[in-house]
Amino acid sequence: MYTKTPVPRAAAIHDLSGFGRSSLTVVIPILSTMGIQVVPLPTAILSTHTGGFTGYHYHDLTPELPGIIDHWKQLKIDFDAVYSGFLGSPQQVDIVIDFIRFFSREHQLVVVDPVLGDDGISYGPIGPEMIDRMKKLIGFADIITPNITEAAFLLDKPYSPSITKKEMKTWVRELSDQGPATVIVTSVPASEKTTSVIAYNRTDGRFWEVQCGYVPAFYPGTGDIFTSVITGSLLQGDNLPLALDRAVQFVSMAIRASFGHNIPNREGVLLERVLNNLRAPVTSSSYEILS
Ligand code: PXL
Repeated sequence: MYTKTPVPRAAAIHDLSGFGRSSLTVVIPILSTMGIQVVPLPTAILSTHTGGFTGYHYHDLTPELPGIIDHWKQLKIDFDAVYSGFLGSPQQVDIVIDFIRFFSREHQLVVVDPVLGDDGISYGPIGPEMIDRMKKLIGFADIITPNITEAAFLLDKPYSPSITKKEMKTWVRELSDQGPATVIVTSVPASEKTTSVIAYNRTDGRFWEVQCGYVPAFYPGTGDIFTSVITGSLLQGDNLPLALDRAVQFVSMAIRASFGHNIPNREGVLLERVLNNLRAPVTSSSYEILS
């Protein structure tokens, strides 16, 4: 158990993109629905996320963060989790590291989603300096959740959309050597019709896999949804493979609820239609242990 309070509290360090269902606009409803109090620290304000939109307005909030954090330090706020995602500038990495150090306490979960890119390319506002700094930040995390593009960036390896499970087992171990005890990599190709989530826990040396059925569509924000469910699930006391199951099932359900409608993918998945499912117990489990 990471928490002893009736309502665990998580600091959520992500951007606020107004339109498009990503980052804080999915992190907050998901964690709230899972019974977690969210304390948002917005890293940037955008009119939309950057996936599929051009001409978005971008306002970096780096100068605002120290004032907000100093007030929280004075208040001695106790966080059961620190959960970071998209950062507004490379300088924010040092601010987040200081945050993790200051608010560190026993039975606390530090989740870093190294939001850098997808499909082999970095997101619009993410440059080489951010990738470099993110390598430092993951050293302070208990859990990281890169997709295969982000895993490649963090390890300085070439991105390959057809990476094998065997190679990924080496990658997750190498990522864990950089600090995080648990490494969860999403969108690993499994077969022609499936992708997998592969996870490694250095503490017990075990690898886990959850396969996801093929859905022929890409929606921005699903990585944020996935990591938010993982965080909520672990804060509720689930073990790692069950948290993986919950997150994979929820993301799949959200995509399936959206796919049949003719709504542009860039608007994200129809989260509002599936959010209630987060309150239901997991009734089927599909995780496997990898040898
Ligand atoms: O979903 C990740 C993400 C977060 N924040 C911003 C983004 C994206 C992905 O496109 O653009 C601003």
